[in-house]
Amino acid sequence: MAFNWFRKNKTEKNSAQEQAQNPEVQNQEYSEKDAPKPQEESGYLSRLKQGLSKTSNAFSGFFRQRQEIDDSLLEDLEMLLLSADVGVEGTKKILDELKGQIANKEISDANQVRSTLADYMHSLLAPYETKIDTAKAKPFVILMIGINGAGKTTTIGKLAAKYKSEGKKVMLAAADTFRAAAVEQLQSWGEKNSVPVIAQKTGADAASVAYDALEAAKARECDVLIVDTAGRLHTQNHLMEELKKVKRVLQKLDADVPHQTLIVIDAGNGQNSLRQAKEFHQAMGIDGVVITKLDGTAKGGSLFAVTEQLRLPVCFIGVGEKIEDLREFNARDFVEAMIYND
Ligand SMILES: Nc1nc2c(ncn2[C@@H]2O[C@H](COP(=O)(O)OP(=O)(O)O)[C@@H](O)[C@H]2O)c(=O)[nH]1
Ligand SMILES: [Mg+2]
Repeated sequence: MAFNWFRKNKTEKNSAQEQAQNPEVQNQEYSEKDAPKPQEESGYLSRLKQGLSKTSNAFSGFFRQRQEIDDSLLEDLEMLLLSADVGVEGTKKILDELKGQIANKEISDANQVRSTLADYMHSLLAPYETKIDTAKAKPFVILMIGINGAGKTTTIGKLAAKYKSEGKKVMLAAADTFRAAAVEQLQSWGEKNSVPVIAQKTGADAASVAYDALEAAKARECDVLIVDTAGRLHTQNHLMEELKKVKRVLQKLDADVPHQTLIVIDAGNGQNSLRQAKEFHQAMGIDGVVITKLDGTAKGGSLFAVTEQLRLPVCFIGVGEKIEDLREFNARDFVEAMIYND
């Protein structure tokens, strides 16, 4: 039984957390001349905690008032999990596990319920923790898909900064040729990161932009090519056909491309976006998820619903609009930020 992991780890992490509260670290503003620091550890953890503070405050308040395991504890915890967007399935699994451990007398006070809860939630998310290895191919091609406003272009900007900071040669493809200003938005991320953006004008054929970009990325020996796509066309059908065409046309140049098809999901969008994600998955074969806006109105539990329903690897999470607000998904950090605010 490993339920003490979270409490033990919290003590170990205290100095990192104190460091995170250091205003010098937190107030780092990005300017074009400064090298972006997308992977800055302590700042990221504090932003993650801040983003999930609504949820962690609710859990902390709940466990502060409870010492004993009584009849109402699990009922109230059920409400708490549901209101944290964990979803019906996830909540049921968690409660069944806790009930089992209480019945077996493995846990006997509310504090142990909390750490068991944290450990079990971690065990639900950990299988989805996935890292992308861009060294597998050159150029490693990432196709970004998802509905309008989910955060595709912003995520691409953040990823470009991350890969560039790792010394990789990055190129971006502006294959969202549908929405006015989408090309400019990507170009502006390209400028910020000093990475080239292959683009044509709004209304151009998305597949042809992607094809040009892959040719250019090969010619210039880029390590990573990230292809932006449109989120909404006149009909959903039209969108799926356009995306399939992008993939087909890229594969004329290289049958293994894309190496990673990432769907970007806004954590605040709930069931509707999960339905759409399934449609994308059917059409495109998704092999990774990016969940954005965990700093917004979303409550952290939405990650349980996303993984439960899609059963796809979670590669990155977004906790803000800035370049440093994207991170590889780490189930432990995530659950800790969700359950503990103290
Ligand atoms: N708060 C917050 N806003 C985000 C995040 N990711 C993206 N956004 C914002 O969401 C909006 C839509 O993002 P965009 O990248 O244009 O979405 P796209 O249509 O999928 O390309 C923009 O205003 C972004 O700044 C995030 O993790 N947190
Ligand atoms: Mg976009």
